[in-house]
Parts: sequence; structure tokens; C-alpha cells
Amino acid sequence: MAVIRWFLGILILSYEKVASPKGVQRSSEQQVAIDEATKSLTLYQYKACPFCLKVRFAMKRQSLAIETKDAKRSELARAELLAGGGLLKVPCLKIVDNQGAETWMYESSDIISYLNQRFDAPVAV
Ligand SMILES: N[C@@H](CCC(=O)N[C@@H](CS)C(=O)NCC(=O)O)C(=O)O
Repeated sequence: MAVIRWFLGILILSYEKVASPKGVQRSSEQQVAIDEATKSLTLYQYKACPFCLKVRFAMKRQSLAIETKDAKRSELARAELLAGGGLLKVPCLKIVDNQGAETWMYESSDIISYLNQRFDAPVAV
């Protein structure tokens, strides 16, 4: 089982290398605004998780420099995820609003919809 998981991990990471999408090009002012907005986001993930890869591709497509934390390798990240989100499941997007309130969003499809809705339009930061 561990060997199969290891092999799948290698496949996923290799696929990411060859299939990683191109990022959208924005004006530098727009990109600076988006970079500022994404400082309040953190993606908890595993490198070799296919659902996390789906989210990383969406981030790449949108040129979003969201901080990622590896909940498999980092005990601290794992503890943060469990304490904040309540589940040891990835991907999970931590969203901090202007008042400092946190939302912990699970489910890759929900995370991608959220990112697309928030960052697709140039003014929606
Ligand atoms: N439906 C979820 C599936 C997420 C999922 O199954 N993630 C796995 C890793 S690939 C997980 O976190 N499993 C719990 C664990 O590994 O402890 C999604 O699309 O985000």
C-alpha cells in the first residue's frame, strides 16, 4: 500500500511538472492588488494529493501567490489545520477577513469556485 501511494505521489508530482498551466497576465497594478489580497489566504495541502494539485493548478492559472503549508510534512501546519478547521483533510483554504475572522474552507471544488469568483474579474480583489 505504501509503495502504491509512493508511486502515485511520483506520478502526481511528475504530472504537475509537465502539465502546470500558464498564469494569467495582468497589469502590474492589478497584480500588486491581487498579491496584497492573497496575503490573507493560506492553502493547507499535501504535495502529492490530487485534489490539492487541482487547487494549485487553479492558483497557477489565476497567478495567485497564495502561501501553501504542507500538512503532511509539517507538524505545526497539521496542528494549525486541526485546530482551525477541525479536520485533518486537505486541501483546506484558510481565509482571514478584514476583521481578522477566519474561515476554513474544505473541498477542492469549493476552493476553486471561491478563487475564481474572487479573482477572475480584475476589480474583484
Ligand atoms: N472531496 C475532497 C477530497 C479530499 C481528500 O480526500 N483529501 C485527502 C488527501 S488526497 C485527505 O485529506 N485525506 C485525509 C488524510 O490524508 O488524513 C476534495 O475534493 O477536496
